[in-house]
Amino acid sequence: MRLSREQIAFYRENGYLSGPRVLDDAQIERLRARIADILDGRVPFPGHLLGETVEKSKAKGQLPSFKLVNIFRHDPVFAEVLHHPAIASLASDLMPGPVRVWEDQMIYKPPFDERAVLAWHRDYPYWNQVGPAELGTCWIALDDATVENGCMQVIPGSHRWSLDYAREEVDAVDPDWLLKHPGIPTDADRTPHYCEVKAGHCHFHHCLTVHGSHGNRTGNPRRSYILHLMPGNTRRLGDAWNPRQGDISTVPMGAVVRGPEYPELLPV
Ligand SMILES: O=C(O)CCC(=O)C(=O)O
Repeated sequence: MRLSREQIAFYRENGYLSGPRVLDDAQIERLRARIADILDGRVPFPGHLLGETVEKSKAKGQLPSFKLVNIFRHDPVFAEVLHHPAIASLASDLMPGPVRVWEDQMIYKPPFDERAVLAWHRDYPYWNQVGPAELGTCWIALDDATVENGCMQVIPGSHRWSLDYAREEVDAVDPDWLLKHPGIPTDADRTPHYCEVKAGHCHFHHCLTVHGSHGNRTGNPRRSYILHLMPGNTRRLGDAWNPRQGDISTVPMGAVVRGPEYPELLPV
């Protein structure tokens, strides 16, 4: 499964791309069941990787979604999904290889939870301990993601804005903080695009693309599995690893981020 020249050009120009189906119904069911097993405590999973529980999120005043992070390093079912030749091939068309996994996550927006908002953000300010800023995300829907249940929105072309901010500056209680940033070029088009994604399909966005999502107005959950991917030239630039990420000690300063903690995706 490969991307066309037009699709690659679209990603470069717009900073996102709607991709093909990569998981079949049985694979989706397997991941949904595994998510339920992890969240309900039926299978072991490290507590500190339950990134955003409802309680923690409410305390922050936003994002009452469930989030699991760093799943593949701890869970054999999710570890298998990584080695998916179609995802590897698509990602390798968008970034220079070998593409490696930086992190993964699962986001679960509960039914009828309109507060399950994900603030407008860029991913790279949270990852600038590595660079260059050419990482990308493969976002896989485990339910149809729609406007009603809080599909992702992106601002096309925002990955090309020369806009610099640090994660410490972000006002976590204002989901629109980034859209009001004085550094956004005055002539920039800030019109968001809704990224509806059918279950099993994937969607890519660049690590500088401004994106976010609304809450879930429907009676069903909105679940997604998300792979944060590094081009082969991604190096360690700093120390700001957090305990929910891979092992920093395996990556010398200045070196390419690689090794068993950061598996390579092998295209067919
Ligand atoms: O799932 C969402 O609504 C947003 C996910 C996101 O921010 C990301 O994948 O970088």
